[in-house]
Amino acid sequence: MADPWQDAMDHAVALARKAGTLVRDAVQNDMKVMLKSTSVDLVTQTDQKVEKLIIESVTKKFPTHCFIGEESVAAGEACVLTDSPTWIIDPVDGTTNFVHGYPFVAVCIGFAVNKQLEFGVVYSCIEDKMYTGRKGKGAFCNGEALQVSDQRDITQSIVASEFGSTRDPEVMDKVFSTMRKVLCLPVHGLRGAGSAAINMCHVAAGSVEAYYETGIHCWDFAASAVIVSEAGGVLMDVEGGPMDLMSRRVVAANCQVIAERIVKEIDAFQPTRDDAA
Ligand code: LIP
Repeated sequence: MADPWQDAMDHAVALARKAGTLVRDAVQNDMKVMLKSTSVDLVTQTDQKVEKLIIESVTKKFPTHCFIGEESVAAGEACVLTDSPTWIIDPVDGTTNFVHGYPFVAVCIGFAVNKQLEFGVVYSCIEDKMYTGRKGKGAFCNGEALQVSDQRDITQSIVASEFGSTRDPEVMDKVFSTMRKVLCLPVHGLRGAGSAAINMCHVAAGSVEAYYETGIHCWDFAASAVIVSEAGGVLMDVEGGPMDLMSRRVVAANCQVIAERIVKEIDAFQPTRDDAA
């Protein structure tokens, strides 16, 4: 049977590439940086321009589809995932990297139907790496099939995480305490690309065994979640239940054993959910 969402996925890949060109060009130029939730939660005109470009183009082609976009939500739109075909967009994941010219910046497009993720496109535009995942059909980077690492021993692993964009001392205590515990397992190393999506693509590509973070948003990890699972990885909540796209928490790992081992070390907390009214 023909894939009902192939056309949408092809469109997402083409749009991510076009958006990536805009992002790459903007890195070379002066940019106006604005603030969102905190003084370290940055946004630029490029974030807004890229999201507009994607939404306008998708609306023309698929007029009935819905959107959850980072910048639209910041501008006051609701963040609600319904059963309708929904495009979940992070125009620039790794905005701080983008502002500083740190080369891990991704355009992310996830697509869900009946609240199930169908495909994900993550274009790491400075590196020119196009990561894609289609439910049931595998994950790829620039056309090459992705496969998670076969490591089963956490002490032989690299784990990725981020400090996030809050500087609330209580939250920072939990972030550091978790990192300390993970490091002292011990693991081979702790890494962070500065982009949730790229960290997760590194899990899919097998260069990192696991990634965890609390405080991200659905647009940061919807697209890459498909890529991880299609590369053979597992996704769960930081307390071990199933991944919840609206919960702002995720563990992505190459296998169940490593994911569960990370969960044991996490000092969990619950930020305000993305779908909180
Ligand atoms: C970023 C995430 C990163 C997280 C940052 C921020 P943005 O997304 O990818 O993992 O630590 O706080 O949320 O804001 O660049 O799209």
